[in-house]
This record gives sequence, structure tokens and C-alpha cells, in this order.
Amino acid sequence: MALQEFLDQLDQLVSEAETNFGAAESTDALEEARIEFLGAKNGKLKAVQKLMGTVEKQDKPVAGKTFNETKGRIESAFEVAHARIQGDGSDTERDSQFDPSLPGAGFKIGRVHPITQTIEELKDIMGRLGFSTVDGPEIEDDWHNFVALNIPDDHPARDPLENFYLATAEANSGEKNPVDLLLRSQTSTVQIRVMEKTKPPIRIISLGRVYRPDTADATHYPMFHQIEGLMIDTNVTMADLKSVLRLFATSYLGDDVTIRFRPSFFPFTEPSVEADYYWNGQWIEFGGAGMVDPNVLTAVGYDPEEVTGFAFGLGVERLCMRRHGITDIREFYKNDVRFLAQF
Ligand code: FA5
Repeated sequence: MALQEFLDQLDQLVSEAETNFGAAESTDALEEARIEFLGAKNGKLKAVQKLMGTVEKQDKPVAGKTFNETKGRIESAFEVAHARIQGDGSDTERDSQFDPSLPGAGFKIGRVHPITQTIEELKDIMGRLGFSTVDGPEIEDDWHNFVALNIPDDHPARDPLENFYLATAEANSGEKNPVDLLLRSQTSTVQIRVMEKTKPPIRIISLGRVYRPDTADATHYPMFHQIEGLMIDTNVTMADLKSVLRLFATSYLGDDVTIRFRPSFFPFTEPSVEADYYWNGQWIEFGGAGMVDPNVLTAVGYDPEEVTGFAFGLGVERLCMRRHGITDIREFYKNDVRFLAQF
């Protein structure tokens, strides 16, 4: 066979293979085309290879080299078609079956816990009223949790059954400064920490976990969150307290909230009140409040003749429950994603 004729056959084979591989729309069709051209026994390339024996001896080097190049070109045409069908190309079998109108499977992404969302929202509301946020430690000493808050030694709030004590001064009597340590039972501890370090005027809130050995039920949990507010200045009154709590409540729940104060008692405020909100046909107690007791102002080095202030402490879970119609506080801490994903 003349060399040129052999080379023409190779050329024709390449273009035929490229056309057939390019036209294949499925893995099966491509495999069929591969066997037709590259099949080890009866493939067309193999048939042309056999013709090389008929080429003149002096033309064999050129014929062999061109044959190898041809084989390479056909193999890469196959690889390109294979990648296209597997999904690398734009016109694959899978793409052609893709229906954009079907609902997607969607990604399951994590959600911010509803209590964290509430905390962020409350910070934002109080921030707009000029209150900045401060943090305090969850492990507290006797001074900040009780003494400076005007809670005397024999007060029932100090009872071991009412608190999670971590260490007592007696147990630590070998230490240099033995103190009772406990998980704080209220965020009012932060009032003391702030006032000890800052001169009035003060306008802060603090949000965080508090711990009480309460039995868990629909409205109680042994660990819960409080928002504490404190405002100290030269002429702060109960009217300011009520205005701030009303603005706070209407910002969080809506304009249709009514606020009511009921007389109460806290050792660190005088007078003291329970703050209730009326919303959606129900009165709900949200927390305690009052004018900072002069004894507390004195304990932190302020002059009660010069400054006055109010403080309040509200339950964050109770606020969040009310807003979202959640009837059991325990839902927050079951870690059931079906519940948590709703917020
Ligand atoms: C206090 O903790 C005072 N420190 C509040 C205060 C601050 C008064 C500043 C005056 C000035 P009380 O124990 O009532 O108050 O708790 C406040 C709120 O925390 C309650 O109204 C309730 O909403 C919430 N709360 C109390 N115990 C639990 C509990 N076990 N689980 C969930 N929420 C609770």
C-alpha cells in the first residue's frame, strides 16, 4: 500500500472517531463508539494497523510514527467525550435531565439558639436607649452575690438549698483569703462589679447565665438567663424606671403592652417591685426591679445623698417564651433540632 493512502486512512479514522465520540449522549453510546474505534480485537484502528505491513519498507518509519499520533488523537477524543458525559462539560446527560422547576433538597444549616437570638435583640433594644452591655463572671464570691447586695448572713437567699456553692470559706480555711464561692444566682452581682470600678453616671445592662437549684418544670430551669439593668445618676426616679421598662417591653413585644408594678421586696432595692406585663390577654411577671438601696450605694463607695439609681432583673427565657408562645422552658435545653430550627 502506498504511504499516502495509508496516511489518508489514518486521517479519515481520526475525524470519524471524533465525530462519533462527540455525538455520543450517554456512557453506553460512548462505550459502543470506543469499541468500534479502539477495540483491541476488531476495532477500526486495529484494522488500519494491520495495513501497515503492506506499506513499503522505507516508508515504515513515517507510517509508524503517524499511526502512533493517530492513536493518541483518537484516545484523547475519547477522554474529552468521557469527561463531558461524566459531568465536566455543559451538555451532559445529567444536565439534560436537570429540571430547575423541581423543589431542591436544600442545605441544613445551623441556627442561632433562640435564647442567643433574644439576648442579641435585647442588647440592641437597650443599646438604643443608651445602655451599654457589660459582662460579669459566672463564678462569684460571697461579697458580690450577697454582702454588697445588702443580703445579710442569716438571709434565706444564702441557704445552701437555694444556691450552687462551689467552695465554702471554712473548707478553704488554709487559703490566704478564704471566701465562699458559688455559681451566681442572679446577675445583680454585675451591678456591684460595675459600681466598684466606675463613677456615676452609669447606664448598663448585663445578660448572662444564672444558676439556682430549682426543680425543672414548665417555667423553671436550674440554669437560666437574666437581663440586669442599672442606671445611676444625680436624679434618677421610679418614673425613669417605669419609662425604661415600658419602652423595653413595647420594643420587644409591641405597642399593645401594658406594664404594672406590684410592691415586692429585694434586699438591694428600696422600694422594690415586681414588674408585670399585660400582653395578649394575660398578665405575666417578668422580673424584679426597684430603686438601688442606699446601703448598696454606700457599699460601693457612692454617696446616697448625691446619687440615686434604679435596677431591674428580668428572666430572658420567660421573655422569649412569651413572645413566641413557648409553653415549656425545658424545650430550650433539650437540643431537639426540630424545636430549635423553628427560630
Ligand atoms: C432576681 O433575681 C433579682 N436579682 C431581680 C432584681 C434585679 C430585683 C435588680 C431588683 C433589682 P427573681 O428571683 O425574682 O429576682 O428573678 C427574676 C426573674 O428571673 C423572675 O421574674 C423570672 O422571670 C426569672 N426566673 C427566676 N427563677 C427562674 C428559673 N428557675 N427559671 C427560669 N426563670 C427564672
